[in-house]
Amino acid sequence: MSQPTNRVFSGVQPTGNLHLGNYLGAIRKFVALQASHECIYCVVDLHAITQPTAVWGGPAELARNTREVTAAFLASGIDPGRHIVFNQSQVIEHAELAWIFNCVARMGWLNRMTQFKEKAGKDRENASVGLFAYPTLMAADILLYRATHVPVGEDQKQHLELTRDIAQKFNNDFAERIAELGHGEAYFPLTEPVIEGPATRVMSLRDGSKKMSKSDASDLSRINLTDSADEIARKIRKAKTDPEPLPGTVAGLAGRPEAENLIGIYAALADLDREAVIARYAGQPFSVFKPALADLAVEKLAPINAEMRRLLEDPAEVDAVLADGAERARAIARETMRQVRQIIGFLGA
Ligand code: AQP
Repeated sequence: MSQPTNRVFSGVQPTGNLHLGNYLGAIRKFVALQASHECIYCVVDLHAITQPTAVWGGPAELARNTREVTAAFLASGIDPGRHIVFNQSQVIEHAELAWIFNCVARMGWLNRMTQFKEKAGKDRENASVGLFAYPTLMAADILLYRATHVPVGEDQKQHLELTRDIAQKFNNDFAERIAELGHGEAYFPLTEPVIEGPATRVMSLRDGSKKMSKSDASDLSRINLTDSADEIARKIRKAKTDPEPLPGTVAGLAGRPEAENLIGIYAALADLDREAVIARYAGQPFSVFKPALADLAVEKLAPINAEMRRLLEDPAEVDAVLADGAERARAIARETMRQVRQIIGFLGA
């Protein structure tokens, strides 16, 4: 099997409250990349259980949220016929490669991961081992398919750098064997992150210094993909802002995180750059800009919302997509693991 040159992999956790940040930072890019790449999109349920059960909600919630993320993929325009959509736990090779990467990655590398520090908080001793090892599983997700590109939000940049470090160390540690088996100089690619556009880090609507997040206690902090038009409009109306009108230049957004966030959201939804949005609303008060943003958000999100609802009424359709995607993902994953086992020297490979 030769190394693919344009394969995309990315995933979203089924931890509930899928929001505008997930959509603009990730899912919308997944859709766009389908035209130019061979894409594999995954609902990463093995990642979801790294958090305490109270966070991911237990068995019934996990199943519901897995279907909800899948429905969001499909409703946003991901084509499961031309590309692969599946949930991670159906392809056991993710866990197998993660174990191997646990033995490649160094403790010092993982100790530097800021997501673990943020999520474990002050109670590190009580965090799961899985939460600490989360980035090695993420590296396995990507490299199992030898993906060349990974569209993600800004918050995942550090994990992608770690993925490259793991790939590089594996390639170096087994260089001779990799060449001997005919794989050339490197078995795993150094995957490129795709982090671009005006909404790589969508911030909370209540606090422009905090990322919009599924786990924020305030529902007003985020726009959920399941929110009705009225809820979207209400949340934008209540979004925190400052008393000044909008500036005349992008540079004028400096020191105004809430204004900067809303302009970035508008730009991403309208497919414009921030300069074009500022040019349109220069000098206008938020009482003019917010209703325009609400109309735009409703226009873009309402069709996705309606299609998600339709899909969730018939879980059989969503489950069939996941089963078919898992079968196709498994075919690639099995071959990678057969080669990885050979490279390492496990007997029977
Ligand atoms: N605020 C965001 N802006 C832009 N992109 C974002 N992403 C997440 N939040 C933002 C991107 O969405 C993709 C899927 O994320 P995930 O499901 O892996 O979960 P997460 O990053 O844990 O999501 P949250 O909302 O941040 O959950 P919390 O904070 O509650 O754990 C990723 O590509 C991510 O970059």
